[in-house]
Amino acid sequence: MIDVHFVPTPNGHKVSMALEEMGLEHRLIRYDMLKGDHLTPAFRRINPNARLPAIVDHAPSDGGDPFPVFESGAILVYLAEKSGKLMPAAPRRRSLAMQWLMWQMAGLGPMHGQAHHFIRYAPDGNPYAVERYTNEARRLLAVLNRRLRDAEYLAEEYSIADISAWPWVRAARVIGFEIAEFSHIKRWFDAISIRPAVVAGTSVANPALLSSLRVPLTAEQWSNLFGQNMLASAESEED
Ligand SMILES: N[C@@H](CCC(=O)N[C@@H](CS)C(=O)NCC(=O)O)C(=O)O
Repeated sequence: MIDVHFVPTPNGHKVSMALEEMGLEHRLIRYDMLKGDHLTPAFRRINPNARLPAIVDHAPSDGGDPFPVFESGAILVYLAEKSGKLMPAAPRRRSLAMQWLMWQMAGLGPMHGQAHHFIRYAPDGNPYAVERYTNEARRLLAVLNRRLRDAEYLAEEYSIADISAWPWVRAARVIGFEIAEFSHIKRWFDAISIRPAVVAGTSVANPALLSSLRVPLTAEQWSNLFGQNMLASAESEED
């Protein structure tokens, strides 16, 4: 059994999609980040970075103690190795999968994440930040579109690299992007969308995530996500 410490966001859906695709037994443990559920000493023992998702594998392949894994990219690699699925076997394709996974983890995710932050969560009046991250988000979509012009899937066969990118592409609509504008992404996106594991893995939805409305936060919620409560938790000596 694998516990998934979960929120229905792009990073959370990467893990739920992969687990469905791999057929690994799991249960979702829902967190409410607005309430600060993730800012506890107990969760820091699972994920020292106190972000979601994280998993705990209660039946690791070495037969040892339950094993926690954090960072969605590391979780995808761990699950691919555990299941023997969704990581290409051929060395070149395996390297391609790792390259595009790293690209997603270091580029597409963080840059789109900042665009979401400044467009949807930050107070008005950050035109430089909005322009900077919208441009970078668009550039990364153009990079993805060119790759998918040349290959059916990122590593030529469906892999954890595609799973890492798909939920972020889905969320791009709420920061003003029209996926139909990127014809090769559209072909890839539609093909992945109808996979039964993707439908199942994204069945826990977050309506706010997919609406284009700005997200109003109370002072307490903002503090849990971006302010003093978040910092106090990271700096706490308590374990
Ligand atoms: N690089 C991390 C990012 C995780 C992340 O930032 N998760 C968000 C939700 S998608 C989160 O936990 N936010 C809560 C917070 O920032 O305090 C990963 O891919 O797992």
